[in-house]
Amino acid sequence: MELFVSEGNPHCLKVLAALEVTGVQCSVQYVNHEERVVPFLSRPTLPALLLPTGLHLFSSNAICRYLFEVSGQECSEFCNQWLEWEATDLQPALLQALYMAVLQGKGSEVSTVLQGPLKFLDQSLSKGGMPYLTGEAVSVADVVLWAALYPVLSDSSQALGEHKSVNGWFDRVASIHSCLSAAQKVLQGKGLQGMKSYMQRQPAPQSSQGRNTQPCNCNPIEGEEGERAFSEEELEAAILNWSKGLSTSPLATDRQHPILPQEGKRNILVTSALPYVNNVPHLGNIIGCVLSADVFSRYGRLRGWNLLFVCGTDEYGTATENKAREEGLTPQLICDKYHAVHSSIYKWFQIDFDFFGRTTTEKQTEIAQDIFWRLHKNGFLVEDTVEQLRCEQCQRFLADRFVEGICPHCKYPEARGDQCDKCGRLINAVELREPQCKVCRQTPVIRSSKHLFLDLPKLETQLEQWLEKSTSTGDWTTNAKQITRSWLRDGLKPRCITRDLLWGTPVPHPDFKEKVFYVWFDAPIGYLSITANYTDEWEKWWKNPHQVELYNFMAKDNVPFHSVVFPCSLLGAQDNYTLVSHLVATEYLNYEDTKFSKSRGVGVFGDMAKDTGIPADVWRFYLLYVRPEGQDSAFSWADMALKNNSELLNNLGNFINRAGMFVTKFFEGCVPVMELQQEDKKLLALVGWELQQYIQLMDKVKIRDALKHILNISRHGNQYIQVNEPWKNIKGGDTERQRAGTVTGVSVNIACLLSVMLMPYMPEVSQTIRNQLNAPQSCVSTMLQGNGTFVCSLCAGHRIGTVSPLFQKLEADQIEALKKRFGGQQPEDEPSKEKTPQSAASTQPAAVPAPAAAVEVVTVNGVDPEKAKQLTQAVAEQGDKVRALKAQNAEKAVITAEVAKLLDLKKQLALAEGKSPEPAPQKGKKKK
Ligand code: B3M
Ligand code: ZN
Repeated sequence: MELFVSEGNPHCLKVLAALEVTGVQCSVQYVNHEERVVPFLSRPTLPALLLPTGLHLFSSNAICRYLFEVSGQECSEFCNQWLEWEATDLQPALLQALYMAVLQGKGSEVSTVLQGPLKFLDQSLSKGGMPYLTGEAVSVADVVLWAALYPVLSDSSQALGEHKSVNGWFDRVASIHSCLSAAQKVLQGKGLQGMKSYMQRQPAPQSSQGRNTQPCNCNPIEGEEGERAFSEEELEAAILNWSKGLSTSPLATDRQHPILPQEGKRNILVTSALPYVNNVPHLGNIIGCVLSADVFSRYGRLRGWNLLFVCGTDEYGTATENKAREEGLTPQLICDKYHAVHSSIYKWFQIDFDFFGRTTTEKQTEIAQDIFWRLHKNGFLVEDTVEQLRCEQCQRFLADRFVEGICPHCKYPEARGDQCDKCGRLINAVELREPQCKVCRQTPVIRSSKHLFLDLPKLETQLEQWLEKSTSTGDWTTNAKQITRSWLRDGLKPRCITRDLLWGTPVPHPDFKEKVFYVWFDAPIGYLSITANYTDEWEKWWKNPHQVELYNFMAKDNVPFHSVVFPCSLLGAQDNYTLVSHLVATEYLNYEDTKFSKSRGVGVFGDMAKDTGIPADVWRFYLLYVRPEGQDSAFSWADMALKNNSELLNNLGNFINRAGMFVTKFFEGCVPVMELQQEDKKLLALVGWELQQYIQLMDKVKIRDALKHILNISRHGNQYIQVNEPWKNIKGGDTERQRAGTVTGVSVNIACLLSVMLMPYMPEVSQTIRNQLNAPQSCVSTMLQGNGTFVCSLCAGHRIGTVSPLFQKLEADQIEALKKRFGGQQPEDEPSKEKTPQSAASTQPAAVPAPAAAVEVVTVNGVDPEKAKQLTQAVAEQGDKVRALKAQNAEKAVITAEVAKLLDLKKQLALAEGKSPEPAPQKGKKKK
């Protein structure tokens, strides 16, 4: 079990106290407030408990109750009532009290807010006449209520007022050492101030009166928070920053190649997974790797980090050999051709690599062979004999995908050497019945051949020590940590690193002269060799773990190779290599309701995007808006049009355009004098707050979440203009005209800030805005300072340029046509059979846990972990049965009956897990 908590979060205090009091064995992970631990929730929810079944509990009270139950202390009905009261009556009042005490400096009013609930608690305790809430012994109710009240009551004894029974009870629970130690951990000895950063992320509570709210960590991102309240100090700070202007901002310097690590700087090396050269990347590939890495790199440069971003095409392997055969070219020519295709696609998408190389170079051979010999010398390679299929006619060993035969499990006649598409089982090629070479249809023979294996078991301890450190100090995405853990849990086995192929890096060992390195041993070494082709001083990046932080971007099917296999190669090679510090993995992007598929012509591929007439920046925006961050997501034409028309056109573009037009029309193109009133100051503080959220999220590579804060700012801006009506005021007297000037000046400065925040996402639009505003180059340095500050960068008198609209509407008929053209409407009654990297991953449960179903969770009552465990097993068995029946083409009625049973079991399971029994929307099926 694993418990995820964050510092300063009062709900985490409850669960940590429960954990310490019960002594249940469970590891604790501290994550930041925004960490999306539960993959299918749209909001970050902490605390969360990962159960052995792989499911999560994420209501603090449910977690506490579970911990007590696991330790053998059943929760009585009475106890449940207290938990219910805590959630519905006490929490709303407490949240309000904390908000006032922590953020508004109104600690003295806390006792009034808590009056009602404390009185009720006091009366109950004195009536019951028992030391604890439910009797003579401490129960989960005591721990939960105590922990909930602790931050407020320990801070101010006044808050307790005359409630003597509460006082006695509170001290009694506090004398349990484990409770206080949990409080210490969460508040860090800072008392209420330890909760400040948590509280700042909470929506302002409305009123504690008569509200029956569940405790929740509502994230204010969607702008549902109502009005944020700022203290006088916060307003003062915002004005101070604003009036500092640009003079204090250091200038961002231009990039000079080669970029090398520098003493005293934050040296960041960014890689994105090397795309296979032999196919054209689709939108899912683009968002998973290069685009995400590009946004982060652009952001890092804005932050003034010393950053190098490298990538390149992954060119060796069977797939390339095969493509060469198909197109009648040599593998080298295929690589040259497609390398150019990739380069031009990324250029169009404005991926700003510092260097885009390839893996088929001399440096690759040099470095890969060096790593090989080191592993050999250090005793991390072992020899073994492997049985393989060889086609005598084609004179080659057949890679698994190039053999076909009868599935040994379900008798499907067209099973491939690695997997059967019918029953979905993984197959060992030599087990296929009546195997055939896919190229010439001859029957291959079984040949045994000697191969070299990387001795992962021997490196396991070292790996685990490194992982422990890297995953706890770095920003690894949750899926990356989970996938890695599941590989380790299953125990590591030696991995074959050689292949009987021609197109690969040659194995230099004399006993293996005919062989090349397996692509997954070779490809990650490409990161090093590509850097070496960029600069001779590449070792300053790659053999410099103390000075360099390495960010690896990828889709989740690549995780184990980057977190387990490649780090083992580097650890075993023992040459002080730089290992990954932050492993950033996306989930999958689907296309409409299905998967991208080259062979079925479904989906948008990189080279086609530009033919749609939709600008690259709009593509970037939408892909980043739906970035599969924490859960799978889907590209949808209708949604893209909607987001373009609502967010870009009506919200962002509209605001920037209006601000600029007011300056042009009402003030002859010069920024007017601004005299800030209370309302303007509030807006400055609010915009500053959004900027800080953006920076905090971006620092943690939460790219999609950060984007929402840009859109929040323009929403605030539009509202501000709407309320202040400069177009009316400009026609009034002096006071009104002055007011119009201030509102226009503030707005146009917000537009300038937006252009900077947009730079990582929409580089061209960002530049266009700055051109239109004639903004000074130095305005891009806003982000250099620690938290980012909103300064006045277009002062009174500044002359702006020519303003014009930034975005165009996407019309319904245009979208319909595009949708038809790219196959989004193709009927599809079976999930894709094609083995794209995305679908490949989902067939390997050991490597990649199945994507969590997007079920909405409504209640935790009735949670029954034991029953859930049994039901999980039953669902799995019934699922197997259904699949087997389908594979055998059993009668429809029989299948339907078994499917109905399966659905019913799933429903029961959902209930036992405390989820809504509504079935998850089916991936890969058309919604009607
Ligand atoms: N070419 C697989 C992929 O694109 C592979 C990545 C290599 S990263 C070193 O999914
Ligand atoms: Zn053959």
